[in-house]
Amino acid sequence: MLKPDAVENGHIGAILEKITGAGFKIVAMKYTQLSKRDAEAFYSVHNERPFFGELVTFMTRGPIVAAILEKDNAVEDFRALIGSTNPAEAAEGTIRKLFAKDIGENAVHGSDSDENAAIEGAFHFAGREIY
Ligand code: FUP
Repeated sequence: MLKPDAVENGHIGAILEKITGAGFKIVAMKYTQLSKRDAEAFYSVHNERPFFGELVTFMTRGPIVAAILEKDNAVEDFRALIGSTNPAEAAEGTIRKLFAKDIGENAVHGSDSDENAAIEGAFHFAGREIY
């Protein structure tokens, strides 16, 4: 996902350029906005954490871009491309270093395993929307 901060700040094009330039193929994509229920479900693993309320408020405050990306070693390579969760700790040239403000508003989400990528892909897309 390109998160609401990335969309608000006009970074959709630049971030997609970095993603496709790094060799990822976009197999599904949509511009949409998460409801409170959507965001709570998507981030349910964090529902006991102190930042959960803020995370849901942030993720629902404006539109996002959801996408499914394909590449060999995609999960690991995408996490390297986006950088650490906290942009202050992200490597130079990573998407979060370039485009994110702080750990709460960190511009992009990437799945942390192939298993979660399949779950998260199915959360956003019907089979007929995946090419
Ligand atoms: P990541 O896998 O890099 O997206 O990070 P996590 O799954 O650990 O966290 C998901 C989201 O929760 C982050 F993108 C932002 C939010 N978060 C905070 O706001 N504060 C924290 O201390 C940790 C995560």
